This record gives sequence, C-alpha cells and structure tokens, in this order.
Amino acid sequence: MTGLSAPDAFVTGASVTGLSVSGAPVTGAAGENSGIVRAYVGLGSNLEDPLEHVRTACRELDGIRNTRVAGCSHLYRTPPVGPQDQDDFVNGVAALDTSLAPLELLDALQVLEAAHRRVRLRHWGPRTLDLDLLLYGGRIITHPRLTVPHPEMRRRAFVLVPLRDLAQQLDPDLRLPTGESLEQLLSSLPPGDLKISPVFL
Ligand code: A4P
Ligand code: MG
Repeated sequence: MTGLSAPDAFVTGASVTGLSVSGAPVTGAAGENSGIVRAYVGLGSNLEDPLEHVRTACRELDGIRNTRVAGCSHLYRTPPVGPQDQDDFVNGVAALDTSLAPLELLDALQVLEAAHRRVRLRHWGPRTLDLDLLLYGGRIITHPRLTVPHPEMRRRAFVLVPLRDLAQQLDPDLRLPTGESLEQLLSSLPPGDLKISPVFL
C-alpha cells in the first residue's frame, strides 16, 4: 500500500475529517493486462467489539499475499438486514489491488474471517466478521462458491453508501459489470434505507 498505511487510512477514514485513501495506487494497479485487479470487499460485524473487528480486518487485508489495500471507506452503524433479533452492524468497504485469482482471494478472506473466530450459526445472523467479495474488476463470476458481483449488494445501502465513498476517491466512474452506476443503484433504494450513520472515532 502506498501513501497512508492501512491503519491510518481506517482511523482517518472513519473520522469527521473524511475519507482517506492511499495517495497513489500500486504501479499498474487494476490496469488492463497488468495482472493486478481492483477488487472491493464489504466488511461487517455485529458481535463482540464490531468497530474493532472491522478496523483490524482492514489492516489485516493488507497482509494478504499479493494484495494491497488501496483504501478503506468511512464506517457506518447500520440496522440489521434480515433477522431483527440481533445488534446493529458496523459496515465498511475496502478497495484491494490484488493479483490473486477470485477463488484465491475468497479463500484468503475466509481465513481472515476464521481468525476473527467467525462461527456460521444462522444465515444472515450475527457474526464477528463478514467479508464479502463485492466486485472483482469488471468480472461476472458464477461459481458454486462465489458469485460476483455479490448478489445482494444492489439492494444494500450498507454496501452502496461506503462503496460510493471509496469510488468517489479511487474510481469515480465505477459501475457494476452490468452497467449500473452506484448513483443509479442508490436512487432505487427506499429513501429510509439511506439513513445510516457514520461512525466517528
Ligand atoms: N459466497 C458466494 N459469493 C460470495 C461473495 N461474493 N463473497 C459464498 C463472499 N462469499 C460468497 O457465506 C456463505 C457462502 O457464500 C460462502 O461460503 C461463500 O462460498 P457466509 O459468509 O458463510 O454466510 P452468510 O454471510 O450468512 O451468508 P451470505 O449470503 O453471504 O450473507 P451476506 O450477504 O453476507 O449477509 N445487515 C447489516 N446491517 N449489515 C451486514 O453486514 N450482513 C448480513 C449477511 C445480513 N444482514 C446484515 C449484514
Ligand atoms: Mg457473507
């Protein structure tokens, strides 16, 4: 990662001073034929100390082999989508520049979830750390273990709002591989969904 270190990016990114991203991408990052792809990962937690799990995870994403964190979004406190008998979540999005293949990256994300003692008890239930691969370059991936773009991301303010934070800095023309812009997706959500609160550190 160039510019700010990952921890700095997250501390500053979640503060009132606004979004922080690295000053410059890894050389050739996400460029055509560079072998490096810009991927976006959604982070969520609502167990133990959710803020700490998410902030730590952003630092740890930078430790994945052949991968650098290009930036982390503001963090948001969000009401649970799905079962309501669970605590609010802390959510954010990280941008990664990686030369890992999609399934290799998924494996690395799942290792990180396990390191946070993630236990799979209930679909959409409480978790210490959830890492969802939202976008992997412009690829559409349909595999028994991996669907990209993440199938729920279009409907989720807790993904689209922090993703827009990051995209405004890193990739203003970001669209889904199917062509929709983030603004189009956000404007199709019920207005109430957009009322999610940034976490100020
Ligand atoms: N999988 C397929 N595609 C992907 C992908 N793009 N990224 C597979 C990550 N994993 C993907 O996921 C189950 C399996 O999905 C994985 O083994 C992987 O091979 P999981 O993380 O074990 O289970 P899950 O998280 O309970 O299910 P799912 O469907 O991934 O749930 P989501 O979509 O992650 O939603 N409300 C708020 N406010 N904030 C949240 O962060 N999160 C959820 C979980 C529900 N409600 C929430 C939040
Ligand atoms: Mg998940």
